[in-house]
Order: sequence, then C-alpha cells, then structure tokens
Amino acid sequence: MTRVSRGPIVILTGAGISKESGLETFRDSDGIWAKVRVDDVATPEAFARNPAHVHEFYNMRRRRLQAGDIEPNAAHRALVELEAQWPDPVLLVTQNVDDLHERAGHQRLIHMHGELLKARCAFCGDVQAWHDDLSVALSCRHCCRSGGLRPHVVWFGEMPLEMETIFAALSECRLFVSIGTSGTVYPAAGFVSLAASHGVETVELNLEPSAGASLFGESIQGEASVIVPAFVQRLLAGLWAGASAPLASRAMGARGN
Ligand code: BJW
Repeated sequence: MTRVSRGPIVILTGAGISKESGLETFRDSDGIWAKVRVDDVATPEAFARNPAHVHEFYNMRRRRLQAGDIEPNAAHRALVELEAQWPDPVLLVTQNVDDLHERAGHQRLIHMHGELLKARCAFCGDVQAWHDDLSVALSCRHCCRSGGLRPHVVWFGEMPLEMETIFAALSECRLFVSIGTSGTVYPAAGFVSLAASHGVETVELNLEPSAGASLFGESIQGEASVIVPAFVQRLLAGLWAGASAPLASRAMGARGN
C-alpha cells in the first residue's frame, strides 16, 4: 500500500471550492454559463466587440466578491493548514479569479486564469490592483491611453499564466490533488494525465465525478468544506493511502470519514 507522507504536492482548485463561500460555479445548472453566453463575455473577441458589456459582467462579479457575506470556507482554510504543516513544498494552482485562498492565508499560489481584483492594460500590459468598476472611459496609468483597461482574467483563446512553473511542478511532485473543478477546460484538464505520466499519485475531490474522474487514482465525492478538511487531516496524519489502496473511489459523508 502506497502512503504519501512527504514530497512536493501540487493542488489544482476550481470554482467548486468557492461555491460554499457564496460564489457561483460556471457549469452547474445554476452556474454562470447558464445565465450568460461564454462568447459574449469571456473571449478577447467579445471585449473587442462590446467592451462595455464585458465590463458590466466583471464589475458585477467584482462587487459580489467584495460583498460582506463572501468569506473563505473550511476547504480554503484546510489547504492553508496543509501548506503550513506539510514538510515539503505545496504549490496551489487555482483556476479561480477570486481571492479566497489569499484571504484564508495561503502563501504560495498561482492564479492561472488571472485575478478579478486586478486590471491589465490591453495596450501596454501594465497590471495593477483594481477593486472598483472598470469602464471604457478609464486611462492606463502607465501608457495613458484610454479604452484598454480590461479585467486581468484569462479568456478563452488566451494563454493561462505561469504555465512553465506549473508544468515543472507537475512533473516533479509526489501527489497531485484536484478540487472542485469539472475538468472541462484545458490546459488545467490535462494536468492529471501529465502528472500520472510522471508516476505522480493523483486524487480528485469534487461534488460529483468530473469529466476526467477515471484518470485519477482516487476520486472522493462530497462538498469541499467537508471532504477537503478530512483529506488534509488524513494526509497530515500519514493516513492517506494512494492509488494502490483497496478503495479507489468513495463517497464521504457529513462526518468526513
Ligand atoms: C463542487 C461544489 C462543492 C460544485 N464542493 N465541488 C478543444 C479541445 C481542447 C481544448 C480546446 C478546444 N477548443 C478550445 C480549447 C482551449 C480552451 C478550452 O479548454 N476549451 C474547452 C471548453 C473545450 N482553453 C483555453 O482557451 C485556455 N487557453 C489555452 O488553451 O491556451 C493555449 C494553451 C495550450 C497549451 C498550453 C497552454 C495554453 C484558456 C481558458 C480560460 C478559461 N477562462 C475561464 C473564465 C475566466 C474568467 C472568469 O472567471 O470569468 O475560467 S472559463 C471558466 O472555466 C473559468 C474557470 O476557471 C474555468 C474552469 O471552470 P471550473 O473551475 O472547473 O468550474 P465548473 O463550473 O466547470 O466546475 C465546478 C465543479 O465544482 C463541478 O464539477 C461541480 O460539481 C463542483 N462543485 N459545488 C465541491 N460545494
């Protein structure tokens, strides 16, 4: 029986980890893409065609993220504990544009799809922290041109951020854990295969089996606020048995066992 008690870990998170914090996922039946067309808001072509509409969509989400009732949940906090207590490097790669991992206290993370609380100038590339609404009337503080300030998010057809660092970490880690993502958007959806090709142990923690669930050594289903803290406790106690363990797929109940 394989036991992972040390070695580098790479964790991938998606919208599901922030659902219980009050933020919407994308592809669930009540998710963002059930209400808004991807092609109208999440491509560079949409921004070129109708920047005001794209700004409206992200302004609304930026306001929601900063509302008083949005807070990190037990899953975000458990990953902070893992980062603090695991003896080797833990790299958190999030597809989420929210800042809930940082608010929970996570130190080392990559926002591969960008950050909602930053703006980037489409003309000169300048990136700055941004908490207010964006509009076409604003000018860049660096190049002074107007109309180019856009959300710092990565849209379809654009290159996700820090891919070299992520690919290197995936090939060198001991364990890859995917949390709260449907596994439908590349390149993140390909991380499990890449990791597995390097002999890395792989685990999925999600409400339901994702599109690529069969690619993982183990798949655990349940709400992130329950199954992530339970999984982290098992890891830190040296109790997590990897792909060769008898239970390859299991559902965790409210008691998290
Ligand atoms: C819970 C839960 C609870 C619920 N507890 N779980 C054809 C084939 C292959 C690829 C392509 C293709 N055509 C085009 C492409 C490429 C394209 C792509 O993948 N398209 C597919 C849709 C087909 N990808 C790109 O364009 C990317 N760039 C790219 O590929 O560059 C080239 C490249 C090549 C090689 C190397 C490197 C680069 C860019 C993708 C950008 C994605 N952008 C978005 C929007 C960001 C801004 C914003 O927030 O508005 O990112 S789209 C959206 O999807 C967002 C998310 O980060 C991303 C992933 O979504 P996520 O997080 O998985 O959310 P959901 O809703 O899908 O899933 C949530 C899950 O949680 C569900 O499973 C629930 O069950 C679960 N859940 N509650 C635990 N309480």
